[in-house]
Amino acid sequence: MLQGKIIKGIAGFYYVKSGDKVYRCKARGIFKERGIRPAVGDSVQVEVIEDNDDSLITEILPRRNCFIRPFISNVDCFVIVTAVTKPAPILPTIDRFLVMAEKAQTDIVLCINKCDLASEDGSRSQRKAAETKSELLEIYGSVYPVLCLDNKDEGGLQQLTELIRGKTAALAGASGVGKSTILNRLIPKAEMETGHISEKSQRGKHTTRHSELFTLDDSNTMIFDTPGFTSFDILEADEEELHHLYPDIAKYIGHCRYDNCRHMAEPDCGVKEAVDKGLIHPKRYESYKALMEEIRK
Ligand SMILES: Nc1nc2c(ncn2[C@@H]2O[C@H](COP(=O)(O)OP(=O)(O)OP(=O)(O)O)[C@@H](O)[C@H]2O)c(=O)[nH]1
Ligand SMILES: [Mg+2]
Ligand SMILES: [Zn+2]
Repeated sequence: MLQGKIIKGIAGFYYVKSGDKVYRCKARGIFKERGIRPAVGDSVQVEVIEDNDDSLITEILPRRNCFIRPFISNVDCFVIVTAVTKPAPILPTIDRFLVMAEKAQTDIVLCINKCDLASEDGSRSQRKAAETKSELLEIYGSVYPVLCLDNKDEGGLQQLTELIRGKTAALAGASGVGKSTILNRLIPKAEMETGHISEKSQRGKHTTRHSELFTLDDSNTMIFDTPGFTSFDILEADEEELHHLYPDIAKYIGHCRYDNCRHMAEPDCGVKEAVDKGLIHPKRYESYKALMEEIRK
């Protein structure tokens, strides 16, 4: 018997890392019967079967958290990656992911990637990308740690390493934003395949198909690379909870006339006042309202 961590799952096999060794495992039949699926990131007990290539996962240790898309567990910190262009960021999508991470109480870092494509006095598309970058900084800079990165810059990568040190971090973001490229720079021996951006749609091509967990040199920092997200888990937040999952909005809870104010159509709402005063970014309030309406449906 030994204990390890699932670093990858492909075609019914789980790859469990224990010390310096990786064991290819099957899951005990009882999991399937109980409707439990081992997730990448799970800490597990393994029964090593010597005369056979495949060992057996006999137990999944309690999870700190578990997500459906990407299907990973025990995440301490989400590193949400977005590009300034190619593909252009979709704010409601980023916010939805942020809400999911807030709900799970993980740390959050936002990476604005491909900053080499932005320039204030460059071509039209470079100027557009520069605008996108400053908008992202304006919206999120006072809410979350935000890093500007590109595939040549060392400083941003160093900052990222410091922010995730000692944690299990997960790179997440739309396809093509550069997650695997960041991972390869942090852990060159990972050699994750990276893809191209479709010229026509300006979108990624879902190059990464499986989540995989890697270890940084210092051995107590781990990083998941995950497939680009297209769809989401059902939002599990309820009406009362949602404002707590927007840290910038949560600051104004208690400034409203009604104790149970949801900051939608209510009069004398401290949140709406803060939006009017420019203390909450209107894009964040818009996304809050959109998610509230989704919950109410
Ligand atoms: N200009 C520029 N291109 C980049 C940068 N980072 C990544 N790319 C390019 O963007 C494309 C997609 O990069 P990937 O690392 O495969 O993106 P991904 O987020 O892992 O995508 P999926 O695996 O599909 O989710 C590749 O062609 C990279 O070379 C960057 O900082 N600047
Ligand atoms: Mg990838
Ligand atoms: Zn209110």
